[in-house]
Amino acid sequence: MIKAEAKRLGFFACGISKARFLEEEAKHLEDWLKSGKHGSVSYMENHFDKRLDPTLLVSGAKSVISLLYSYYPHELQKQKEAPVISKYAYGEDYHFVLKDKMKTLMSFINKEIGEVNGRAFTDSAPVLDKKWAELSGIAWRGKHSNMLTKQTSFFFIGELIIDLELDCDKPMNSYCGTCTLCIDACPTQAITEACVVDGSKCISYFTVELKEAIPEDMKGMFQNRIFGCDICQDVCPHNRKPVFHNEERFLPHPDLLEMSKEDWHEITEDVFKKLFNKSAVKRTEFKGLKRNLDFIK
Ligand code: B12
Repeated sequence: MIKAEAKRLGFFACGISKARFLEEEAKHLEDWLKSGKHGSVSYMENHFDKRLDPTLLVSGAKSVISLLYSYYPHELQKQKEAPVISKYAYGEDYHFVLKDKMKTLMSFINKEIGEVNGRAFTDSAPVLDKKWAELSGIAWRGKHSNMLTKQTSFFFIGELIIDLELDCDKPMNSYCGTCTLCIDACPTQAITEACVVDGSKCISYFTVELKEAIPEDMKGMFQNRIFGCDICQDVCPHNRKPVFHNEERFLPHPDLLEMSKEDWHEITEDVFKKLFNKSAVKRTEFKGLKRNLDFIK
């Protein structure tokens, strides 16, 4: 019933796993943090125990319902020379869109099943979104460290962590095989080994998260990227036939896809506000986007 309602709400996959301490991830996460692979993303150092154990985050947690929501746009930026923003940031900020949908699913659960307590999460909370998607059998971990299905990796992950015991799914196999296209295509060699990303070398980190100046030794390596980076996903054979989103709120401002190289480099704060009113691009603010634009000149 929950999976059917999740599908009706537009999630293209929904899987369930038991809420528990992720002992097997503790060492990985610790090593990743200790080796500074999170760069200046300091929030990743917070709530180490909660990040590994949702029962510390949601009292009485029994199940994690993982949900996948496509963001692949029907139309891409039209101007060949135009600086490139990631497809995940074309429309409204996904944190709000996914939260609204997951709250609707939670109300459905309470109406149809009874008093169930729980919370909805996507991205910004101390939860290993990818690991729960893996454990719930709806996706496998690609060598670019993001989750993949046979149809796509261009999706957001959200989860409901609830105090209701549910039948759990089993993890699926990986279909990466011997392919290393993502690892080979990363311009900054940020994918240090299969399934491990050194975030502090990722173009997405430099253009979205980093507040300071971008290191000069990265000059000329961004392949015209100014917000986020999709290169490791664009080259993936499993993304050959994209799963287009059907989310009105992910549609970009009509001017965004038409903008030329000159339009971008001459962007004003007013245009920035008009184009990115509700977008994830606001995370880097106007001055951050100008920094990114100047860096690729
Ligand atoms: C921090 C973060 C980043 C950082 C660091 C990236 C990273 N891989 O951690 C930066 C800013 C670089 C980043 C970039 C992007 N991100 Co991000 N990011 C996150 C965040 C907040 C935490 C991820 C995390 O826990 N990292 C810590 C490391 C240690 O965990 P890990 O990557 O899962 O690594 C595990 C494995 O490496 C494993 N491991 C270690 N060794 C080995 C060896 C083997 C063989 C195996 C199997 C596993 C393994 O152990 C680690 C711990 O579990 C999540 C949201 C969330 N709360 O989970 C979103 C998230 C992962 N990001 C997301 C997206 C969309 C992106 C971008 C595509 C955005 C863009 N287009 O620019 C890029 C992709 C870059 C990339 N290839 O990873 C989505 C991914 C959706 C999906 N399809 O999987 C998430 C889930 C947000 C969401 N809720 O939708 N991101």
